[in-house]
Formats: sequence, C-alpha cells, structure tokens
Amino acid sequence: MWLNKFYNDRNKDLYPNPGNITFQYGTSGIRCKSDYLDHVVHRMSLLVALRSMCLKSARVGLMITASHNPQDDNGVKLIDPQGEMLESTWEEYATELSNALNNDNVCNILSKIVLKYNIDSGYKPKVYVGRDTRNSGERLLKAVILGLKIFKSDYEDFGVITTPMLHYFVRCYNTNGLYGQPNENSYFTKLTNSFKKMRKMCSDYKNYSPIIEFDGANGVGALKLKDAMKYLDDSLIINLHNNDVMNSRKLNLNCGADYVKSNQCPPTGLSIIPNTKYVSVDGDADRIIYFFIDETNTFYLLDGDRIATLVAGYLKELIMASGLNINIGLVQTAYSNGNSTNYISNELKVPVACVPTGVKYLHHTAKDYDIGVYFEANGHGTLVFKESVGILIREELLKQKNEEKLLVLNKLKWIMDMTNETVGDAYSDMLIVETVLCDRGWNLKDWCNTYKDLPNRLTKVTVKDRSIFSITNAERICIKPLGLQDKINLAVANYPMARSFVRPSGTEDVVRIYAEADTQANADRLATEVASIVYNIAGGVGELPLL
Ligand code: G16
Repeated sequence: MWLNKFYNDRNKDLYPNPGNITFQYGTSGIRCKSDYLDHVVHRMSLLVALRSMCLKSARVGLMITASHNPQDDNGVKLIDPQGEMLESTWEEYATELSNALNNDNVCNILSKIVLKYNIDSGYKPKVYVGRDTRNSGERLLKAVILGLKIFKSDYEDFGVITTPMLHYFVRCYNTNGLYGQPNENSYFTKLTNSFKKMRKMCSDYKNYSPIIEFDGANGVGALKLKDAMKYLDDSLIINLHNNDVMNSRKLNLNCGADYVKSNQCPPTGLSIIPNTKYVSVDGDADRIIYFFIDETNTFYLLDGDRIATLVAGYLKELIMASGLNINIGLVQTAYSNGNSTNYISNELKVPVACVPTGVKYLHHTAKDYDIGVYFEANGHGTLVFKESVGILIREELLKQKNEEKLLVLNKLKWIMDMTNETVGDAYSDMLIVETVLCDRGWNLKDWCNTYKDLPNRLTKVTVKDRSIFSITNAERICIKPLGLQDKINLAVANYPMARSFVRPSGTEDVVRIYAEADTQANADRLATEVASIVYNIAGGVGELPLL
C-alpha cells in the first residue's frame, strides 16, 4: 500500500512510546506532563495529515497547547476544515495511535484508516500548526514537523499563537478568503473594525466605561493582546497585567480565567480596586471571564453563563426590532448556574439546551439554531450564525430604507463580523461583551443585576483511576462507581435549592465536583461532602480537599 512508501523503516521508532501512560483524546485533545508527549504529537501530525488527505487536501490544524493546565503540562488539539474541533470518529484513532506500543502498531492503525476511507495518495496534506508559550512547545513542534514531512505535507507554522486564531486561519483558508485571510492582520482587522464601527454609533456611554484591567494568565493571550491594541486605537483602554510570557513557570499560576472561576477570587499579579472592570483569559486565550469587587470588597464573577445571557438577550432584542424571521437558542452544560437557566427560560424566553462538557458538543448543538449562542460556565464559548442568516441580513441591508431598522441590521452584521465562529475566542468574546455593555450603557454591576447566581462551588478530587467513572444525562448522573449517585442524592436532599454532580475531567487527572445550594456556606458544605463521598468510594489519592 502507498502508505509504506512514506512511512518506511527510515522512520521506525523515531519517537517511541515509553508505554507508561494511557492516553485519551478527551474534552479537548490530549494533555499530560509534556515529557511524555513527544511520540503523541508526532503521531498526531501523521493523523492530521491523513485527515487532510481524506478530505481531499482540505487544510486542517494542529495546536500544541495545554490551555488552562499548569506550565509543565502540554497537549495537542486537532482542528477540522471549518475551524471546528476534530470530528469525534477520528478522536478514536487519535487515542489508538497515542497508545500504540510500537511502530508496527502505528503503521497498522494508519493503514486501517487509509483503507477505511479509501484515502488517495494523490492528495497532498495541508496543515497549519501553532503553539502556546510553554517551553516544551518548541521541542514538541520538532516532533510534529518531522511527522508532517513524512507525508510530504504542505504545512505552515504560525509559531506562538492563540488557539482560536489557528482555528480562524484554518477556516479562512478553506473558504478561499470568504471568512478572512489566514493571517494575524486579517484576524485583528476583521474583528476589530466591526467593533470600532459599532462603537462609533454609541453616543451616550451612561454607566459604561471602556477601561479594562486585563489578566493575561502570563500566556499567549497577553502577548496577542499587545498586538490587538494597535488595532483597537483608543476604542478600549486596556491595562495589561500578568503578561510575563518569558517566565513560563508563571503561566496560569494563581491567575487566568480558570483560576478565577474555580477559586471565585481575583488573580494575583494585579491590584484589585473596587468597581473596576477586570477580565481574565486562560493559557491559550479561548476562554474569558469578567469580575469586579464592590466597595465592601465582595467579589462578583461574570462567567460564561453571564456572557451567554448578556449576548442572547441583546441579540434577541435586535432580532425582534429587525422584524426578521430568525430563531435564536442557547446551549449550556451541567456546570451552568441553575438561576442562569431559569433566567434564560423565564425572562429571556430563549430556548436552552444542556449538553456534556466540551465545546465540541456545545458547538454542534448551537448549529441547530439560526443563531446559536453557546458558553460553558468557565467562559468558553462563541456564537454561530447559519449561512442563511448572514445572507438575509445583507439582503435586508440593501433593501431597507428606515434609518432605525438599518441601524439594527448593521448592529447584527457587526456582531456577526466581530465573532470568531469557529470556537471560543477570548478576544472576540471581549469585543462582543464590550459592545453590548456599551450599547446598553451598563457597568458590571448593572450586568450583574440581571439575575442572582445560586451560590456554587467547584472542587476536584484525585482518584486512583478516573476511568472507572461512567456518567449520563448530560453528565448530571453518575452510573459508575455503583452507589455513588445514591449517596450524592442523599447529600443533596439535606440542602435547600441544592444540586450536585461529579464527572471525570477530560483535561486533568481529576474528578470534578460541582455543587450549588441556597447559601455559599451550604454550597461549600455540599461540595465537601460530595468530595469525600467520591474520595471514599472511588479510591481517593492524596489529601481530601477541604473548603
Ligand atoms: C477544555 C474544553 C472545554 C472544557 C475544559 C475543561 O478547555 O475545550 O470545553 O470545559 O477543557 O474540561 P474538563 O472539565 O473535561 O477538564 P480548555 O480551555 O482547557 O482547552
């Protein structure tokens, strides 16, 4: 078979599998300590090259990143041609290849894929590559490039870049520039120009302030924000913090979106002043959250649920004002605050779906709506617009004579153009949030006042083997280990307005625990109880987390 011509003895065990870890293509690719990843990323470059050939030389992407994980982790995310995450059937091959014990097994798996999809050797693989700021990125990149060269791929390495930028570039290439050009200038220009156009329409800021204190998690988000600021001119005034990308030890360390969301407290590395607007992004800048403290030093988090409700409510008003027949829906996960779901259904009257954790699931469901708004509570999300919506809005813009309606239609178009629809994108999401806040004349307090979050707590437990967990019903019910769910139910029944669930993480070696209840003290108690249930039933390792 033609594969042998490329993948011959010369390449034998270039990157052998040390065989001490079992890998899984999880929530968002493969992640673990970077020392164990050389053979994994090398094999992923072979897989992604085959993926491109299978799709008749469509451009695909490979991003070396471990996002919110500690700096000594790394990982790989694979990107499909429309900039979306790798199709789930191919995730299984990624898992198989990463765990293959030797080169012969790798060859067999690759041959199986070639035969199954009847992949023609005439298609040249086309791959875009990027990486975050982790030290190990450069070493892993070499393993990737060697793999791409084996298949004589046409590849481009974008160097240090945010994950959503790489997703965007892949889509741009495959849409022949219709979505934009696959370079930073096009990305920043497209997103920022629409933002600036809309900003010009905002004459009265009321409570809104364009000043942002930005926590860059000491990662690529900080680096790229510096570039973005050149495009923003003075439309936003951004003070950059936690932007030490030279010291990779500091990446995500007590800062960034995941830290702030999980610990429900401000990050270190910047002074916190009451009633000031703060933004935190994660290590590869695909997540964003907002927060502030008030004059009594009380901390308020505006997470993915808040972004989703803010944007969905605003878009719904625009759609109604436009008179267009466009439906809008919102997608969440079990981590979404119960009161956000109530607010969406009862106040916004927008249909809401709940799916398992992982942007791939949210993205997929969001595409069922003309305009789909999806956000995980951790701040990972975006908007997706059906192609027909874009066409409808553009046609209406040409026909419409009424000034007010024209403005409404333009607003819809600008929001669409400042969205990176491929995946969650901290920069694009920030522009959208700032646009809505500005148009509404709101500060973060006004935004916060739309509804009250149920007190909640997120914690995690390390167990001997998290693969023993089996979950169902959009992750809200744990089927295995047996008896665990019954115990959780008993614990939940002791607290008013309570809810709790557990699930194995797909990005860290932990089991995550979520609890909400009528008061913070009760949510904390419930989370601690459920953590100890998991610890005792599922073989906890190390210290039991105490809140
Ligand atoms: C990834 C996924 C997200 C998910 C998060 C945590 O984010 O893209 O959808 O919510 O991991 O997943 P888990 O709870 O399974 O560990 P990121 O920003 O880390 O790539």
